[in-house]
Amino acid sequence: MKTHKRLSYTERAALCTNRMAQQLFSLLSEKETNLALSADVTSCGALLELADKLGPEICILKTHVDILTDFTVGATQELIKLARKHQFLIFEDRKFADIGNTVKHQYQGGIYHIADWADIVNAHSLPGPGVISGLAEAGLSKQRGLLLLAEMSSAGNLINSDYTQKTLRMAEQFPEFVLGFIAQKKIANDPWWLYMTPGVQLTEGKDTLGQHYVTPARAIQENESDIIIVGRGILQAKDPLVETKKYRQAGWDSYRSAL
Ligand code: S5P
Repeated sequence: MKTHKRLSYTERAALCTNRMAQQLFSLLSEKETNLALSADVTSCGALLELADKLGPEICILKTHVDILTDFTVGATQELIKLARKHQFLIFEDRKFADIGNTVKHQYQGGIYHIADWADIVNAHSLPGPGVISGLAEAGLSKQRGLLLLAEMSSAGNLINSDYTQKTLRMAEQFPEFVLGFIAQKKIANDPWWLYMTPGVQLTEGKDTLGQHYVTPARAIQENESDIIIVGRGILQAKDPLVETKKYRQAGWDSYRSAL
């Protein structure tokens, strides 16, 4: 039986020093949604349509900019406008995983100029703290935030508990920039870290390529994560808006009943 009381998002916001974590915890609580949409579509039109239609229901829209076949900088400007209109943050799921100097270029330059439009990005801790330093050089002055991948949802991944704990130690060295983790469960007792969990659907299961799904209740209530990330559970539904509302409700109910 759990003896500790779960703190609310509002209480957690007050305990954060990281500005992005503060902003996001406040957003969760004010908008009453802990649902992140994984907008894994391949055209800018489809991305912007989803952002406009589902934007009111979500706290975060997660992109994979490199799967868009018709990327333009203009589309990212439109996305920013929709993020302001509907009050959600943009998270580019780039999973940086190289030496600091390289990731800095990948983050701020190239075709995508990710640092110009993504509030949040993520990185693997595998290369060591240099990956964070490199990203921080491009992101901190723009008041961006970073999530580290502390665990993955895919079967057979090589992350073990030692790697997860070392990832936490690495995050602790960059409190201004790292706001939390991509993980399947809470990994530390400090209340200021924010957790986002992918691999979520309304029923537990898997896909044909190793993805493993847990329910919103398992992610939020049992595993003490903060935000559920949902892609195909919504995108492949007959009516994505109806389905989004179901995930929003399930995520929020799980949070409320854990308090
Ligand atoms: O461990 C992970 C980390 C991430 S960020 N497992 C994941 O599935 N993801 C991402 O979450 C993945 O890249 C995809 O964009 C999304 C899950 O999509 P779904 O369609 O399986 O819900």
